[in-house]
Amino acid sequence: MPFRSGFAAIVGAPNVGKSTLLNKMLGEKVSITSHKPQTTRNRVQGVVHRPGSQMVMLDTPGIHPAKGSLNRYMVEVADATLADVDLILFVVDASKPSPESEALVVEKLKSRVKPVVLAVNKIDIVEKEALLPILDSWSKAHDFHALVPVSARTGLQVDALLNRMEELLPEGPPYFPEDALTDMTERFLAAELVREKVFRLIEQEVPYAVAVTVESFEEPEKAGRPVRVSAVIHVEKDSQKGIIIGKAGAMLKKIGTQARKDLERMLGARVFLELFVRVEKNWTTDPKALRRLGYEPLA
Ligand SMILES: Nc1nc2c(ncn2[C@@H]2O[C@H](COP(=O)(O)OP(=O)(O)O)[C@@H](O)[C@H]2O)c(=O)[nH]1
Ligand SMILES: [Mg+2]
Repeated sequence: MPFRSGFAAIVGAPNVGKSTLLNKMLGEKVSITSHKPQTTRNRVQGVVHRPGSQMVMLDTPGIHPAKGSLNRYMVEVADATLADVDLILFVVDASKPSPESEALVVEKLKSRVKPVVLAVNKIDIVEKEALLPILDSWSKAHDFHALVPVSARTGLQVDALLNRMEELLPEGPPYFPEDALTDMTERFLAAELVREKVFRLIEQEVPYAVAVTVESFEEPEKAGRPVRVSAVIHVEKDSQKGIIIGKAGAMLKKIGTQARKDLERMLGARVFLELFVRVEKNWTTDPKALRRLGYEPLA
């Protein structure tokens, strides 16, 4: 059997489980997730190593009819990713269709001559009888190379999905060393984990006005000492700053504690995490501010 390698884009509507699926495929968390749509903003890369193949998976922000600079940026990221991959993994939610966004994705697929595998996700929460008609109707929506029902949460059928994807990769040598997991820096992951906690702990719209930057990330000079991370949570308005900080600082503390625990698990070291909140008026609509906060326009 020849070795196969290539790039695969994970695309789909917001909130269908793309990032959860990537983490499951990798066996490690590299992409943040939450029950809110539009959690992922950048392209996140993870490398799946198998005995006969190496697949570089690119997680993308959800494709949806976008309004506003940040949202348009996110859809652009997804679009650009589709352009330079060998294989597309389209993820849909079996428990809840998103017709408008899904039609948009199918439209984009039609203009690309690339194999597309459809993962029908969240089968852990749908009745078996309901699944067949869903698969049947998807099989008519596009000429998919394979349709695989999966659960990113439980891992059910994720291996079967990888098998189907692997078959569609071109022959080629591995691109990355065996121990490469992601191209995300520890610094970026630290900022993302803080942002994830904001998405998970704060209701309604505030998380969409939040960007997180890491101002310093210091490895300890002596073993056993903590890694020192200092991060800023940027919001658009004073009222949002109040919500992030919470009563007597309770919310900020909770965000910090949860992010620190995840970060410690990820780095395998103790972490001292310091958080600040700063108001950056209208950053989600100002191209310069977007760039400053880590959302670089694509070349
Ligand atoms: N029940 C169930 N929930 C899932 C599954 N996969 C993802 N989720 C949940 O769906 C929500 C969105 O997941 P996320 O990975 O952030 O979606 P993304 O926006 O497509 O990247 C989160 O609350 C996940 O825990 C699954 O297989 N089953
Ligand atoms: Mg995501």
